[in-house]
Amino acid sequence: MTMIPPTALAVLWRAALLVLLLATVPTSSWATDHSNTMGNHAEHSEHDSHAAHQNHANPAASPHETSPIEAADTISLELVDAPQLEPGKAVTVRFRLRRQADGKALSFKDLKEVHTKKLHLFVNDSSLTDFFHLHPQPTAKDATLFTFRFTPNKPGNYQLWADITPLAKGAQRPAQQQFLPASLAGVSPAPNPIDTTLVDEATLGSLKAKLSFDPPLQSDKASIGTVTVTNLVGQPIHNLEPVLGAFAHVVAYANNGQSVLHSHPMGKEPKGAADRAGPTLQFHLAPGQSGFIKIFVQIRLDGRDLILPFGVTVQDKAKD
Ligand SMILES: [Cu+2]
Repeated sequence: MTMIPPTALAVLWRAALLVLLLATVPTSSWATDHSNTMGNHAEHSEHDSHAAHQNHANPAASPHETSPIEAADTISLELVDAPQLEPGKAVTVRFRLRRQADGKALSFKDLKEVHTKKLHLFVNDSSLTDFFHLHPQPTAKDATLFTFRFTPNKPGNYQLWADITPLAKGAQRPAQQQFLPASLAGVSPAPNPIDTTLVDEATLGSLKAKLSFDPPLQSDKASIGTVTVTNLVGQPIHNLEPVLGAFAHVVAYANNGQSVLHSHPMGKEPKGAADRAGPTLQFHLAPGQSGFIKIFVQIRLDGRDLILPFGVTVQDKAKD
């Protein structure tokens, strides 16, 4: 049997990976296919539940990676009470999750628990500087009517993204995560332009966090983001606590806020409340197009949830 020299093997492997990546890149903002998100899984054997590690949505393009959401499973977020928003004024919002195929309104019974919750909700203002990660609950009287309360800090409209995994009851296909967009109007709907300030170091109270990517972010290219958490004088923080079943939640917005991605650190997830992590947290990111990405990294320290905001730019992929 003729031995293939190692260099030829490496070239072959890269060619195979590139073909795979190109074959799966939807025209969305995230070049991801959970089966090979950013490199292959051989390197991340403990990532057996990787599917729960990274998900995204782009209503414009077919939202999902492995296979598009079956029409029968497509859910939409239907606002029931959507008060006008005013900065500093708390509002209660109510909505339903409706399956388009048969009009059924879903309840928690129809949703899979992912990262300790059945329903995650991301709320952001149009400038992408005000961000909330919330968990709406069903109302007492109606299990299909969900409610949450929040106080917008900025003027203008707000965007909602519900992050759910409907149980594919009886269906011969796995439950698939879906991101459902909706928007709430501000009293002064004047859009705040997206704040595209590049930020790779965030300071919050006595905490400082640096974000870097290797390789540097480029469209259609897999990259690993590293967040390093220290105190203000640079001493590493080793006691990051579990938050919602992970050591961090990474929510990234691209394509002028039209696409959202929800990712979690690579490596072992917390097994118990006493588990700790830090100072570094690594996550995958594979932007499908160049441009500005806003990233919010949620961590927990001393029982407090902290949201670290970063702004990064994705270069155009190198012209071959
Ligand atoms: Cu959540």
